[in-house]
Amino acid sequence: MEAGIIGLPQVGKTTLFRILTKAHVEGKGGASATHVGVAKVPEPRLLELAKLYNPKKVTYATVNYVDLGGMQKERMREALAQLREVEVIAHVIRVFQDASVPHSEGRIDPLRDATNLDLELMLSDHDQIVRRLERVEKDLKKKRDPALELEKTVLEKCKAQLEAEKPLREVELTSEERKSIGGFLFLSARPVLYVLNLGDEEADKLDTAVERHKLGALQGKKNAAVVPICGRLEAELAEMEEKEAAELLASYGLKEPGLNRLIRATYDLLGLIQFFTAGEPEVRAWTVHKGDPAVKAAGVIHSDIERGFIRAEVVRWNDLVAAGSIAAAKEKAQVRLEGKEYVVQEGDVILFRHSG
Ligand SMILES: Nc1nc2c(ncn2[C@@H]2O[C@H](COP(=O)(O)OP(=O)(O)OP(=O)(O)O)[C@@H](O)[C@H]2O)c(=O)[nH]1
Ligand SMILES: [Mg+2]
Repeated sequence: MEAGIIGLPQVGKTTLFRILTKAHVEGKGGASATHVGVAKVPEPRLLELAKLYNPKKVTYATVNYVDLGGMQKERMREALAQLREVEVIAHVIRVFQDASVPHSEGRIDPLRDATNLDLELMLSDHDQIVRRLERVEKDLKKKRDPALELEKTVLEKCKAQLEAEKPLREVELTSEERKSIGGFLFLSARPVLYVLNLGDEEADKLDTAVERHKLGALQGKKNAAVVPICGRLEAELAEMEEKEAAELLASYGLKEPGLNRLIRATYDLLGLIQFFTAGEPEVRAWTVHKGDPAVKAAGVIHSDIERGFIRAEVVRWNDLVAAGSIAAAKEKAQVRLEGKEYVVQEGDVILFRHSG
């Protein structure tokens, strides 16, 4: 999965990128450039499973992050063009006060910033829709085409939504309507995580950050979520030894690293869950969508396993850990045989039986 980090200049995008990917980014001009990095999805259950198998390899699920640079007004369009492929957007909003870090609009106003950048996404979509509509109308004059008629209706609906200054992620479409515009990668249609970048002094008050900064308007929207973090502090933590980091975390009153909360929020927002495969060669976490059937989960591992799917042997990870081995879990009748249509549950440990 790929996520794009956006935000006005100097709001903490690269800082967030460092937290997520634990990459050290610095150097002249470097901080404003575009970076691509991989974040491991924190998963303590994987280590519990590894204790049973003593595997050669433990593999975490990963999320790729793109940290966009150059989001000054005059270069915004260019920067946003790099976002076409991402599945979800992390939109960093500056809340922290720091006179030594200049703000592009002069004054700290998180809601204004969030709204303005959202508008940029909408403008970019609006441009694309207007251009496409011209084309479609021309073609429809030449000949009738029900598929094109539908596309036109849906594009007009989207255009009206944007003209009401509402992002496409909030528009209600039937699955047929959605399909008719499926080829377009509209930016304001992407689910968004608003990441509030708070000052260090708010570390022990993350729960109430939204109210304190009057950002309620960002909350409770369709396909959007809000996550407060203390960017600079967490970036320091990301570069420390685990034990040292845990101590500092606790001294600031933080219960867990921002990385964990961010990734969890991303999974929730996208409706993603994890399942595990476990054996001596490798204990590994995989990502699927809530509601996906076993055969689709098999396909995430390998298309051969999907094609040759016979059945899935499924056990809850905690049952397996408590039993101590698959054989012991089988004796307790905790290992189920499931077919292609079985809906994978968060935390399932699955062994796929397949032919070929
Ligand atoms: N005081 C304070 N400073 C922060 C915080 N987060 C980031 N900064 C500082 O703000 C400056 C900009 O942070 P970056 O992460 O480079 O911001 P950016 O959005 O990547 O900036 P550009 O790529 O240049 O647009 C740096 O000097 C950071 O140290 C924070 O939570 N508190
Ligand atoms: Mg940067």
